[in-house]
Amino acid sequence: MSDNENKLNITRRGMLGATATGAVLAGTGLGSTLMTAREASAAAKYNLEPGELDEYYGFWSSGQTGELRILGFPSMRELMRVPVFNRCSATGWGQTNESLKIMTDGLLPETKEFLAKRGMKTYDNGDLHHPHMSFTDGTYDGRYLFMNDKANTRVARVRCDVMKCDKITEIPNAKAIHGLRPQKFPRTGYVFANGEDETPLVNDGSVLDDPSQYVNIFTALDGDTMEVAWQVMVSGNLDNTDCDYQGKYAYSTSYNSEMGVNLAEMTENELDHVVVFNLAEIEAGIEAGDYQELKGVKVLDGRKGSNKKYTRYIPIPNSPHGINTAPDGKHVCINGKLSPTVSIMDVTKLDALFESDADPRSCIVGEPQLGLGPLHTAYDGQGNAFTTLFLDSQVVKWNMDKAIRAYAGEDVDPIISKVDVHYQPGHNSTSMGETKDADGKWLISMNKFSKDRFLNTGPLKPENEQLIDISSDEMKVVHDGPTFAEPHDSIIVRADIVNPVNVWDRNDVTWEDARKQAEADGIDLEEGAEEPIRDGNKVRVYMTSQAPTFSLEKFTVKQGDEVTIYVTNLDDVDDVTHGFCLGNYGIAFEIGPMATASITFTADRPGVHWFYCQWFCHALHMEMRGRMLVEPAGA
Ligand code: CUK
Ligand code: CUA
Repeated sequence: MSDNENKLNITRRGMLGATATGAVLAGTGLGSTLMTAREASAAAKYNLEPGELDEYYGFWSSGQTGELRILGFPSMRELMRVPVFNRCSATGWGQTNESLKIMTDGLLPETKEFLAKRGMKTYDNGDLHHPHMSFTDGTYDGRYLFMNDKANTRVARVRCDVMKCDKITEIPNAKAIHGLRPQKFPRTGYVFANGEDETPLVNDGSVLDDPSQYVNIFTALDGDTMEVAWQVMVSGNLDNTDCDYQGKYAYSTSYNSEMGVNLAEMTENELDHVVVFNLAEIEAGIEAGDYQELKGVKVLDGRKGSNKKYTRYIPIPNSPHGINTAPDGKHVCINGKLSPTVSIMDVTKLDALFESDADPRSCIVGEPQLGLGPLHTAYDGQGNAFTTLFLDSQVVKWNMDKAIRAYAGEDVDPIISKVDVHYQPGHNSTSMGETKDADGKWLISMNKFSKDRFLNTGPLKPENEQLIDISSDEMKVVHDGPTFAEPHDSIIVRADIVNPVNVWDRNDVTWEDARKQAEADGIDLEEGAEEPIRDGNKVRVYMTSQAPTFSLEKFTVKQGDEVTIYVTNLDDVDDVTHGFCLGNYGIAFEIGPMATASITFTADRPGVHWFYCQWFCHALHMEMRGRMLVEPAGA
């Protein structure tokens, strides 16, 4: 935003109820109780007027809630929740046939069997830490979002055209997928995913309490098919991952080079490591057949001492956590966690590590001491980095070039400024900061504790995500944004890159199965059927919805029938979503404009059961209802 625009915004808004002139004069030193011009201009940028749109989309994880959240940024207004690994009462995610197909298709056969014994089709929980968008040529391309599930070892994809999850893949051989990043160049491409927990490679009980036989697994998925492309077995565990802007390397932090299984053992060494994966060598290894096939996946040996060109282990102090590639395409910051340092790795020096047996530390070109508990680093695209200090409850802004010169012996201090955050920050993100288009406008600090920052909500408190203006060297916290459990990470994407549709395309693949079944029954989904189609004790009910009616005001089935209800929403209008909620049957789902959704259940309760539309759609929304009549068995 130009200075002129800033002034215009201040004028238009009249900060603090003062006149426009007052707000501008505040910056000249008149009236210390008024905001300074700088504060006013920052506020003017994030504090949107009703009806104004945000400049960025924020895609937020939700940790143990298991969903993806969409925020408007910088206003920090929550716009949408996209169910992924969780169940959702509003949308029927985890109930409808369409969502269950997505949630179950990618599960391993052994998991399906395990869940079936518990009467379940899929897991009810997930732990979603890292949402990342697909890339083309080093910047976001608005196609997909990818995200991990640490709890049940899965990777999911969300389509950005409809903002719904369309694939979930359970990762075989690995345990606890944590770090996740899409390939940046030439495009995504691979999606890299880390296992965090070490286990025996064949984890069938034949090896138990013998950690010397435990391994960890690095996985590359194909982002287009969401199938596992290959895996590499490594020593130590893996924590976070990232990759370069050249398409040659991926790398992961490891906080347990000791291969310990308890806290004392895991934190014993002063140096842990970053594992670097050489993509071309791995692909050549697969070509040459240098792998074992386990659970249908090609697994290469990249363990320490395997003498293979697939991996290199770079010693890093101490239990490093976050790993972040800078927009300059050259430097990577590795955050020391138990060490007050961030190690700067130069990716142009990685070739030498693989070609000769150069000292693995020769790619480390800087290691500034920044403060206590560095966890994650974000960038402004102007050579500066912002690192969260968990123990100090601060964000530190520092200059990478100065840190590199200091490491080479020059007497320069890389630290520019520090700002207090409230409290204990984990991830931070800058606007477009994980792409080559980092714009240096905003930083979000995602703080694990909110303590006294909000009205008390009892023992369980929200997190606090603080918006920080980074347009000058002195960082300024301008807004506190509470969030429910427990976003770890976020990305901030320019709004013009993300272009979702308003209405579903009738040919969408989501209800392909429904369309095939309708065709077999000689029914048009868009027309519905006046009577249920009976096929033994299977009954299929086809209806449409158009505000404020369902095409069927009643239908009759028999107790014990397996009933499938298909609803097609014929409202070709923005924002006219209908719902189908069948009372006392525990059934409810959303049907978006021009979408089809379906559900299958056993009609084991005889009697009159009303169904109604549970998404407010019309002045006569309350009247949008009908009856399912269930004839008692034997009647
Ligand atoms: S991790 Cu949570 S604060 Cu899962 Cu990205 Cu670092
Ligand atoms: Cu249809 Cu409410």
